[in-house]
Amino acid sequence: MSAYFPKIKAIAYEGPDSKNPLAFKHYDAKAKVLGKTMAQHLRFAVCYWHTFKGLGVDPFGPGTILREYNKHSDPMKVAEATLDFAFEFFEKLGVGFWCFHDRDIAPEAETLAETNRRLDHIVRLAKKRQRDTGIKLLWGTTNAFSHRRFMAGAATNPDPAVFAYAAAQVKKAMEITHELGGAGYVFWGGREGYDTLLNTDLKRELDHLAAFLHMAVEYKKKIGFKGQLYIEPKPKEPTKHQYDFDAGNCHAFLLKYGLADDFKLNIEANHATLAGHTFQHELAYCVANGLLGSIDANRGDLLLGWDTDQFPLDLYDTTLAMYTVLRGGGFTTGGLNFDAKVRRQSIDPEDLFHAHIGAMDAFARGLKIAAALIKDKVLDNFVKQRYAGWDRGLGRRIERGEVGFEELEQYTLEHGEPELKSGRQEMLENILNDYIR
Ligand code: XLS
Ligand code: CA
Ligand code: CA
Repeated sequence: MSAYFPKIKAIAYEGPDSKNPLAFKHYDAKAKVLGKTMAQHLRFAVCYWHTFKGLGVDPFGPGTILREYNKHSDPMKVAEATLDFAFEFFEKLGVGFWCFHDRDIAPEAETLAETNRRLDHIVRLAKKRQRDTGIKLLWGTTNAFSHRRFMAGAATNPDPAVFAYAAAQVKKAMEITHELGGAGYVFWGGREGYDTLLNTDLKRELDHLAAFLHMAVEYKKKIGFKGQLYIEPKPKEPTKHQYDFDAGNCHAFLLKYGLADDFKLNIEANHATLAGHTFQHELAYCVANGLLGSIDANRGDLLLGWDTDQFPLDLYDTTLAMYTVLRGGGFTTGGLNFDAKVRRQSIDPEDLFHAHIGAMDAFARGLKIAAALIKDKVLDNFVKQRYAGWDRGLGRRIERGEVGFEELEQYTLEHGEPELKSGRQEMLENILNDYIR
């Protein structure tokens, strides 16, 4: 079937010298890197919301992007046609995975019962599409933030009736994710936060969020859903202060409420930078604490302070992200989901291909460079050497808990001033530059 992009053939790998904009220069799905294929390492996913439902809306005007599948007057015909367009796109692009919110794939109806019937219909079609193409669901999620009932949050809403509505919605979204064999399920705290403490009981809201997540864990077990649950941190937008601020904050929340064994994190690059961190920092925090789950691959704009969700192209970012992921053991259930949108002036379906091809190539390059850094151990050896004092003598005794303040005072009185060593930051940055090519 070639209904929507008759002129675009399956995107092929043509190598770094190709000048064809509709070809991969670096992403060679079957090529092996450190014992696995690029496709196995990178686990690329296309997101449904920006790619098919995003039409270039901004605060100053409605969408600019006209898509053929939106021409139907019946919203369910639109949903069916969108699914056709989406699977044709996934196949031609050559990605293995997709991700969606419940409301992306089927529009909300007057009642929850009717909304769920609509979802069931589209899920039946999607399941067949998945079977025919071999494309899998990386994760599903719920949109419990767009409808006006969620204006004051979902699980953190002051009204228990809204909490109940959100629970009913997540219940259904978990069921359909399970039905579609999803490898994971994401909780992004859409409007779980606050705009002013003048009207907010912060402690109660956090307790409610935890209770909600405990119910989700319980229901997951009940239906036998084996996918990984993730929390996706974001510091602000839409609320002024989101509860799931960053990886460290989510970690503390999970530990406090006894949820740490059931959740990992879905780290989005643009959310990391909004929180004042680098993308690599958030990933490294996850690796250090056994929380690395999945990635929403995108980037922000350093000159704009909001969630611009642009396609990732920066080789330093992709290299350091893949370096951190590889050193953390690589993805298991997770992958690289392009939570990114084409700009408002990129109005052609073809622009969706250019955007994804560039981002996939940027991550393929990042993967290759990271693998070379790991193979040559250039950074590893330096770090190992820098901490070598902890592998012997005093350092080892401290790590083993064999000494206290009194022994350490004695040691310092005997040995005097420590000998300082350079951190060699500039040399290491130059080495990184030598590898990025
Ligand atoms: C919004 C989030 C959202 C989540 C899924 O900023 O990135 O798209 O990834 O609800
Ligand atoms: Ca995201
Ligand atoms: Ca985002």
